[in-house]
Amino acid sequence: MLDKKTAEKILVEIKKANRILLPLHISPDGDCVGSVLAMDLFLRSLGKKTKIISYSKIPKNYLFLPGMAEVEIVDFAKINLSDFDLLVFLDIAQETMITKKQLPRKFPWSSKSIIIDHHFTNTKFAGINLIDKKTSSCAELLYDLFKFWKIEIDKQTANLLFLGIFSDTGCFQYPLTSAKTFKIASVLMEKGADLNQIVLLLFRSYGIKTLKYWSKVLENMRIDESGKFVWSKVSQEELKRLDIQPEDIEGAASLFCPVIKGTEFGIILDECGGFIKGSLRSRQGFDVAQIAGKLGGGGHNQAAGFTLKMPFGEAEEKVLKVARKAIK
Ligand SMILES: [Mn+2]
Repeated sequence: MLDKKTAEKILVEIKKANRILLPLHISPDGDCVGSVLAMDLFLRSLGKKTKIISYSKIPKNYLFLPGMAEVEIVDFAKINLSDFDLLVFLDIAQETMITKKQLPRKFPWSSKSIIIDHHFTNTKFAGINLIDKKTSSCAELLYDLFKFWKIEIDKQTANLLFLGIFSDTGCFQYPLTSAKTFKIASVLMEKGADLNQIVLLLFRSYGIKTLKYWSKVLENMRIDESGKFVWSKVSQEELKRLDIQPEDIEGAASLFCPVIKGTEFGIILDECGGFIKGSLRSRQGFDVAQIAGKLGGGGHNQAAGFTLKMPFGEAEEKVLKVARKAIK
């Protein structure tokens, strides 16, 4: 259920503000991109000056989406926040999702920032926090919000919200997909969301290098001695040998972690850009966010992640130890 009081407060703050900053989260996904662009369209329709920033390079599949070309690639920690009178965080659970630097605690988070999110692990770091952990996606929550605000949803917005829902439910596979999710998806299609375009964008637009990366993931994959999870790792050196760039590393966790009979979840570790990136996917509801949480990350029951900065071998040991403890 939508928290109506908070929903009202958010609209009041938006109406008061003029210059609004919208950061995408690190490694932006369909839900983050769809939600931020949909909110951006709404804000601009009110005559607000908006700026969208991204820590990561934008995955090329998303580049053609309206508004994406103007996104500035910059670390949130480097932004002069006094240039803005409101920050809106969509699909962002904690500060570590927008920068890898420690943020000063002095920023007036209290009155000038809003979180609209559905992550289980949300730390509510903003002044106003609208969090619905039972919602499939940030886009679904945003739909509820637009409906509550009586905003007419146009074709472009419908497409962006559909992208967010379709992406974060893994095509309506994950447990938070509800009858309501399907109803909203249906309304969005009636309003012009383009299923074909979104299927192409999300599932049929990989580069060959990504498939080479997947082949390495599969080659290195093993079932843990506990029998309860699978895991794989790809080292910097292996990536280098195959000439795989950071932007080629995608998709493997959702595709390969939750598919082995008899297991509860899967883990993939990528050594990339001086960090170890861990991705977790659960097969039938085992809470992988608690594992990610113990490793400094977060996410959802079904899909979670973390980043470690330590030698690869050490990271591997640490992760396996935490994972084995979690299934005992
Ligand atoms: Mn999301």
